[in-house]
Amino acid sequence: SLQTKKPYEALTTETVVQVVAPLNHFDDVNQLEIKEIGDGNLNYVFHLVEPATGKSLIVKQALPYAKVVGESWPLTLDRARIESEALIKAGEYVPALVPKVYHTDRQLACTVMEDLSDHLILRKGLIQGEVYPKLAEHIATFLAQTLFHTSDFFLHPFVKKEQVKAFINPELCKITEDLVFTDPFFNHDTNDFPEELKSSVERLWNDQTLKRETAKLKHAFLTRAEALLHGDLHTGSIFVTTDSTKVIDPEFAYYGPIGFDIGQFFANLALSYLSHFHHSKDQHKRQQFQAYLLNVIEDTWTHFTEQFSQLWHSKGQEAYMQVAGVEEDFFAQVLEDAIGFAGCEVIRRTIGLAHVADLDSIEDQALQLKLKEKALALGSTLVRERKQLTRISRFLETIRGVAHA
Ligand code: SR1
Repeated sequence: SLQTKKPYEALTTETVVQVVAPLNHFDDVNQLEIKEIGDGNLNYVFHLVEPATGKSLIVKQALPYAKVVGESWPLTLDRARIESEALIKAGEYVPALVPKVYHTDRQLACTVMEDLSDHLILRKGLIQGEVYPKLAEHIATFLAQTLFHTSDFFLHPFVKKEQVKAFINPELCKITEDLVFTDPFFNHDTNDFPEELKSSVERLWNDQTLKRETAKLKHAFLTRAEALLHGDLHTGSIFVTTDSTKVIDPEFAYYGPIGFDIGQFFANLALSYLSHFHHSKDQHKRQQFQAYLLNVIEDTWTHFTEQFSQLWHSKGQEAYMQVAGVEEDFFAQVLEDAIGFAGCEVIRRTIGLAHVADLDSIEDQALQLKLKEKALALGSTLVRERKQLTRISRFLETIRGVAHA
């Protein structure tokens, strides 16, 4: 793709035109309506529309710091390269499930991509109680295709190790190591929770079994380079319509344990489940929607294992893949990991630095607190008991059990 020789500068609604002008996507770049619409934690997102033609584009630019905290938290611009390369890589296997990348500018740390503003962020849709009939199948396909094709089950070992190198992402991984696996389990100043939760949080900090198990999950995240992960697959990283699903924002991509993406997705659905004790306005609707959320988890797992297994038997390259029991052991490990990672994600979204709107938008403070207590109980149970939750149905029972206790 084209490369400018200019040094890095933060783009503005005025200067972003210089990035798209050479692409000849628009009829007249002087007639664009441009807005900065980024509501994430880290980047600028510019939306460019040409009213006369209806053509549009997104330009996403990494800032040299984390927007959520400010300039005091410097952050590598290389994440823009990682994000763009991860989107392109996913596009090789699931083109319908990721935005199309038109151009990457390494100096400006920005990516020009397909505008998806006819889609809604899944988290917002779920808060509104919207049902997405194809979500589970689409996310399962995304997971199975991207994870299988970037793993040792498919790639030549030399190619795989080149890929590991290309996706070394230490600074973004460090954010996850700290914010997901460490800080919420200790009295750390990045944590964020109301005083009323203090005694539950202190109980969690003093739970040595929980910490011992979390240490194993963190170690897996640090060391197990199994496949190229999205790395941040929460419901804010997924755009949806009734028929379409697009996975966005893979700037946390790196080679890690296969269960991680699955676990983050499941955790955010579990948090949505809890939040519907508030967001659903009557009991029948609530029960229906909560049942839908559990179906999404179950169907995602079922479709994921079916598709991965089909790839395993049709395209597998590893010598041991046809040995009896190897496939079953693999899926058992992925489920155990996914449930453990889900537990960490539920805990950190409740008391860590980056919360979720599902729970934080609940105006009834007493209910919000009660649901956060349940989230902490759920997260801890998932981490501690993941080895016993050997079937997806047992994971769902655990969510139901803790939520309705
Ligand atoms: C400082 S970044 C906080 C969180 O936002 C991202 O989306 C990741 O989930 C990260 O942990």
